[in-house]
Amino acid sequence: MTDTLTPVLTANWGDDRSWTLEAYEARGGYATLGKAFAAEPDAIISMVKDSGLRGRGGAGFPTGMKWGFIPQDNPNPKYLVVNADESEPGTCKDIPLMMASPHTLVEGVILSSYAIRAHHAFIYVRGEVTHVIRRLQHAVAEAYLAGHLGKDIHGSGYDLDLVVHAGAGAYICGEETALLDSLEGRRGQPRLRPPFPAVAGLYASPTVINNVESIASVPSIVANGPEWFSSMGTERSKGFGIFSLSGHVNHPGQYEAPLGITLRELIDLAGGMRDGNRLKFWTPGGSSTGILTDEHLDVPLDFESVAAAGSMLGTRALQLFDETTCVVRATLRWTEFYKHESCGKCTPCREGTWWLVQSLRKLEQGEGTEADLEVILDQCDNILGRSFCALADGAVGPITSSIQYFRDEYVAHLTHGGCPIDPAASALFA
Ligand code: L3W
Repeated sequence: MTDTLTPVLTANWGDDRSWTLEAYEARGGYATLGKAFAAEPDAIISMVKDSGLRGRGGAGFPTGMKWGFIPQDNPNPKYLVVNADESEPGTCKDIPLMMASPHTLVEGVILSSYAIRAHHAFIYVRGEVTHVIRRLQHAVAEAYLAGHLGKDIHGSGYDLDLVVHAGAGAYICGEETALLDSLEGRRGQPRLRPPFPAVAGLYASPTVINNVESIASVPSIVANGPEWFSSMGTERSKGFGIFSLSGHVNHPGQYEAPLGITLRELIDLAGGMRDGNRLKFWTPGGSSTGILTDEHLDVPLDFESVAAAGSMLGTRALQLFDETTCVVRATLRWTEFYKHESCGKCTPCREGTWWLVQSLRKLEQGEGTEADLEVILDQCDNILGRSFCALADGAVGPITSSIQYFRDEYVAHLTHGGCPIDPAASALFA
């Protein structure tokens, strides 16, 4: 089974002091810089386009196409911003990557910045993870000392400065335009798009914003060629990705595999379900993508197949819940998260997530009637597609999907006067 894994980004994670420049260079790290600087920037954009790499932060937008949107005739500076604000519930791939191999990201930043002709790049890191911030700062300092960053990098005539910027712990700052507001020193709230950041982003200048894993994939594409990358994965979802398995599996962790692998294969790789229990429900890409069930164990985990199953591949944050879990309770917990993290800028999200929590809490405690399920679905309907950014759409996902697949369990809460699986659970939310 292990031959289904494709360790590229994770290949060096087990190395002794893998995060140091010495260990990274011992494996050929930064060797792509000479190759890139010998080529025109547009050649790097073409390589990334040809590879088929799609954004690894959730939406799956083609990375090379995004880079191609940068208007080179705009006299303003161009910026590269790495979205390292990993906070989507269940998502735990970027933080381990930055801890184990920060230089993969730094090398990716240099190649990507060169491609879009940026001379300033930023890594915007989630504020709570001070250990990651320190590790990145150390890696950036090492890269400057080695001449991989700064003025006239290795005599190429190309200059690049890279700044590690810590956020202040808000989920909304993972939304790309809220991130830009925060980076500019304001309270992080989403901006109306268009204009997209590629046209008017940081300081109203052309800006590429990509997820950590997207940028970290670039060195391997430059080193091995776009055909190598596109030979993996499926027809429209090329390459490999890090799948984070958490919850009720025997060996939770990060599994790097080609897009299109199934959850059934990943559970086997992760040693099976805890205590031999049955899988009840799971998220393909964090809670924002809603839930799927054991009917979906053989859905190929690529952008198209997961969408056809009614969900989203998202961040490949596979949270697995076995039969001992109350789906209503889990949904309430996620909804509380979204209510807490709503930035409050738009009414459907600010008010809507508050109402969703009130309605779900009542149901979880076994109060109300079955008609209240229709009220919640109506609330969801009034939120979906009507908010400023994807946060509120994400809040709706777990609710509509859990009612779709587990309506009986919601009704059982009403007939039992609380949770039929774990009566003590209701008391936690009283
Ligand atoms: C130029 C155009 N650029 C689109 C760019 C756009 C962005 C990218 C994708 O949400 C999803 C969300 C979460 N000209 C463009 C253009 N772009 N059209 O393409 O844009 P979009 O709007 O499809 O998605 P998004 O706003 O980036 C991301 C879901 O991912 N998610 C992830 C959440 C993760 C976190 C976290 O851990 N911090 O929040 C999970 O499912 O719900 O649907 O760059 O500018 N015409």
